[in-house]
This record gives sequence, C-alpha cells and structure tokens, in this order.
Amino acid sequence: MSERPKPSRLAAARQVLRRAFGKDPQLTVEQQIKRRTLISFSVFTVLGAAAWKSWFWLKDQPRDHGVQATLRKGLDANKDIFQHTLSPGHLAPTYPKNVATTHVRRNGDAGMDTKNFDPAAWRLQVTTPDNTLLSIGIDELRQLPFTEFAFEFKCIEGWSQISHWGGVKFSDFIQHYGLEKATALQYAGLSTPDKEYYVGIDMPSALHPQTLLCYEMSGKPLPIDHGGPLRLIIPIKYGVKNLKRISNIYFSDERPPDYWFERGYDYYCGL
Ligand SMILES: Nc1nc2c(c(=O)[nH]1)N[C@H]1C(S)=C(S)[C@@H](COP(=O)(O)O)O[C@H]1N2
Ligand SMILES: [Mo]
Repeated sequence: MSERPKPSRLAAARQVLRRAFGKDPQLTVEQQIKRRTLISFSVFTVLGAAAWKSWFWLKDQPRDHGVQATLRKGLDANKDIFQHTLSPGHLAPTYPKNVATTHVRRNGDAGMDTKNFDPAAWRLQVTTPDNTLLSIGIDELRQLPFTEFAFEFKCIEGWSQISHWGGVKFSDFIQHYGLEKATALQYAGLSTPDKEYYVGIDMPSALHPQTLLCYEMSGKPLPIDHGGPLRLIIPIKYGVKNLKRISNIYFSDERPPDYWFERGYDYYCGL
C-alpha cells in the first residue's frame, strides 16, 4: 500500500487561495469574470462594514481634551518623541535676513479684537513664582539684549514662510527680572489681554535659545495685526504656540490651559 504524502499547511492554504482567486481552466471566461466580481464585491462589503463599524466605535469613545481618548494617545506618543529629540542644543535652521519674505502671512485672530485694544497703554503683566505682579512696558524690554533671526515659520494648517523676527530671548528676560525660581517649574502660561487666546509652553521649550519675546518683524516694530507690541516667537513649535499680543505670563507645575489643545490638538506641538 502506497502512502500519500500529507500536504503541509502552507500547501493547503495555497490550494484554498488558488481555488478562490486562481484561474480555473474548467470555467469559461464569462464564469471566471463572474466569480472574480463576486469575490471583489464580498471583500469590499466586508472591509466597508468593518470601516463603518470602527468609525462609529471611534466616534463614541470618551473624549480627552477635544479629541477621542484613542487618538489622544497618538498625540501623546508624538509629544514623547519630540520631547526627547529636542534639546537646548538643537536649533531650528536659520537663514540670512534677506531671504525672509517681505509679505508675512497673517493667520488667527482669536484675542486680536482691535476695538478694545490700546497698544499705547499696553503693558506686560508677569505673575512671579512668589505671586508678585510685575508690570513691564515695551521700552523697558527694548533695553534688554536684542536677538534676531530668520527662520521657517510653520503653521499647522500646512503653510510655511521664512520670516525675520527680533526681540529679547525668553531666557534673557527670565534672568534680567530674577525669575530663576520660575525655571524650576514645568510650564509657562501666556494669554492675550482679553484671555481669548492662551497657550502653555513647557519650560525647556520656553528657555530654548531661539524662544523670543518678540517686538520686531522684518526689522520694524511688530505690527499690531501680527501681535504687536509683543508676541511669542518659538521656532521649535508650530505657529499655534506663537501667541500674538501677549498680556499675561505666569509659571506653574500644572499644565496651563491651551486654546488648541482644548480643541483636539497636540499640547506640545513640537517641530
Ligand atoms: N492671539 C493669537 N495668537 C495667535 C493665533 C491666534 O488666533 N490668536 N493664531 C496662531 C497661529 S495658528 C498662527 S499660524 C500664528 C500666525 O501668526 P501671524 O498672523 O503673524 O502669521 O499666530 C498664532 N498666534
Ligand atoms: Mo497656525
């Protein structure tokens, strides 16, 4: 009696696939087309139903700061990656000033109402870690060491531009006003005078050597619609974190409220 060799599992699987998808010489061309159509339709239906069901599952997931908790996990993973690739030694590329655009795009007008804002009366209000309030005029900030550079400003909506900015490094500002205690805390919180727009910046990013309290754009006083008299320029983060028209700054170990984080974006927004 001759023993038939047992087909291996792989060979068996191959045979099933060949039967389902391969050419069967017993069938007419028309039958083969019909069979393929049926197979394609079934696969499409099954995958479609799975996508449909997953979408409803995702849609009904509990939310974590404006976005489904499942998606928030992805954003948190991004944060971990960017937080560990960034260091004070990691600089955003800079460009010669004459490469910078002379037509700087304008975007985002939350907290930028012009009716109730008097730039001449503006002052920067800083709550120190000791809970005292500093009120600082723009001329005072102009006395501090000046830093300027051109870099590629990137908006999360998908455009970027090389633009030229000048002001005082956040770290020089901290030093000048004796706010070293603040650097032991994890975050700085910044907001517009009407509190309509607000961002939280992790302390290592705030102290990054390219982070500016900015009062010049394209070599001229910062225009009001770009955040004058004072805005944040933070090249290692997306545009959303570059708050225009800073009025208040405070420091905290608790994560300050953040406008776009509350609307489902990544808190860190690192580049
Ligand atoms: N006060 C305030 N600052 C803001 C915004 C805003 O809506 N309000 N938008 C941010 C976004 S999304 C971008 S891209 C930049 C745009 O700065 P610009 O208008 O100078 O180009 O400002 C950021 N700072
Ligand atoms: Mo943006």
